[in-house]
Amino acid sequence: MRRIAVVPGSFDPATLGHLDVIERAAGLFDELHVLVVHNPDKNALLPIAQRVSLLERAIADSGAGGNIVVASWSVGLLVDYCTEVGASVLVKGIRSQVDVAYETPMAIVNRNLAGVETIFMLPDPAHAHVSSSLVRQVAALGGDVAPYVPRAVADFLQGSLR
Ligand code: COD
Repeated sequence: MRRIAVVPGSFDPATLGHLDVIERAAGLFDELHVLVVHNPDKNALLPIAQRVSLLERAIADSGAGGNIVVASWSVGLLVDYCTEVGASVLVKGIRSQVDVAYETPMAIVNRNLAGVETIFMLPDPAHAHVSSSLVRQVAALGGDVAPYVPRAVADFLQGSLR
């Protein structure tokens, strides 16, 4: 049986923290879906299609793309996507107790809804402080985002926001 997992996120934009989790999760499963999901609690910077495109380029540049699919989902529950592609596991990065508090209720509900388990992965300490919101703020104020994001994202942000 193929082991299929989903790494969901807003990825607005993808960061080196996201990429680290994606690369490590790809090594644990036969197939990994990186799923761009609209988070209604956040003010979006990039359109969903742009986030997908930047993730595809970042993953290709990292050399990790062999078993990774990038997709987006906006029509229902996250676990509906899991059921559709045959995924039994969600992978979430956990940077702090704040992430634990945010993710734990969702993990329980997703298991109750569809039997989908959630695996929490600790970040590489080098990227544990990085968030998309931090990157959006640095970019909006004209700072250098290159230390925090894949090159494709840095090039895009520096080209489009200046
Ligand atoms: N290092 C490691 N992990 C990181 C880092 C980093 N530097 N930065 C972020 N992460 C992790 C986050 O903790 C998260 O697990 C993931 O990467 C994605 O982060 P974001 O910020 O891109 O995305 P979020 O937090 O806005 O998540 C959006 C989701 C849509 C995935 C989330 O809200 C969700 O799971 N929604 C469920 C929708 C649903 O079906 N609800 C009903 C049942 S619960």
